[in-house]
Amino acid sequence: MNLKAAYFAMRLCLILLFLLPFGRATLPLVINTWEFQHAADAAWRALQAGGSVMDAVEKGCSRCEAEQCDGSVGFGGHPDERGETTLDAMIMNGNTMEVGAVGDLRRIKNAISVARAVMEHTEHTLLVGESASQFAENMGFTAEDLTTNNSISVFTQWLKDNCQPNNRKNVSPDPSKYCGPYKPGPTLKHRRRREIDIHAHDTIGMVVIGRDGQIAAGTSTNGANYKVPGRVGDSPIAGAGSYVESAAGGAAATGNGDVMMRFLPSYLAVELMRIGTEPSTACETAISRIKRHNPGFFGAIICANSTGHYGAACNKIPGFTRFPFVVYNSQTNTPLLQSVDCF
Ligand code: SD4
Repeated sequence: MNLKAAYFAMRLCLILLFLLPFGRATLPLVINTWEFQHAADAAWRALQAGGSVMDAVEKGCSRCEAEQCDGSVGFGGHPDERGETTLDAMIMNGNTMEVGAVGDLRRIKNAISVARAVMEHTEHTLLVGESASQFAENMGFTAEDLTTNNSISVFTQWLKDNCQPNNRKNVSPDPSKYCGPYKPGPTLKHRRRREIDIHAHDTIGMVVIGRDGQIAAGTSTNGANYKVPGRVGDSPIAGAGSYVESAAGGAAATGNGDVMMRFLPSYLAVELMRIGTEPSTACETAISRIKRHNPGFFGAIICANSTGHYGAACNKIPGFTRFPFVVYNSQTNTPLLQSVDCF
């Protein structure tokens, strides 16, 4: 081999070495949305300690709930119109296709564990609102105030701003009381539509695949700022927030749930992987489907197939051009932060 050929061979090796951890299929695998590395670490440790993939998803998402990841997961974030933080979460078992979920959960911090309790201790799939909280209390979860100084100050500022922006449309409050009560009617000029703060809108969605190929997925979030009380987003809806079947793969979504849940992006991505579509392409197709009708929506999705290949995709909008996610497998050997260009 001459010098030039040796040089190129060396460069090729270096490039391959660099690329090795990315997209390489190996099991087990933990993958989750956003920069939540501690969550991936907690999930990985659960697996290493002999826990199931369900344990890993629960531990990973619980970690984010306790750390209030980005203010978007767990207590003290995104107050609703009454100033209350409410939580949505789900967990899904890709072997049995069982799902447990909670929506509009109040006063209980560990939403993903309540979701698992719904799955394991009821015949139901989704419990919501006060009744979900009562169920949780009966199952031994501690009821506590989810309000923090931060959520109080966000809410107080919003009241000072005449409750703008908000999530109402085609309503006319008494002009002297912009905060309502709202009645159906023409939208007043002063109304500002809720703009999603893409820097504080980061649900955890996680997919875990065990060494034996079993897959589980889960989500946890405190939803949307200033939501209308009773609002439940995409995160606790199977097929929207996440979806999994061990024979095909798993996916989890994040972003504007009010729009995304109409398209069941996680279900679509898993179905595409079932017929052999590469995870990145499955993710892109799920995003494209939403984009076709809502070009400016804020959202992203992670996908992994049953062999441990993975990918992600996001919709490119001003201020959101790359989507970070975390991967932990034996190749990365650490909760490695990766990202994908939005399109
Ligand atoms: C929701 N999808 O409730 C959640 C919020 C989110 O990144 O994912 N933010 O709409």
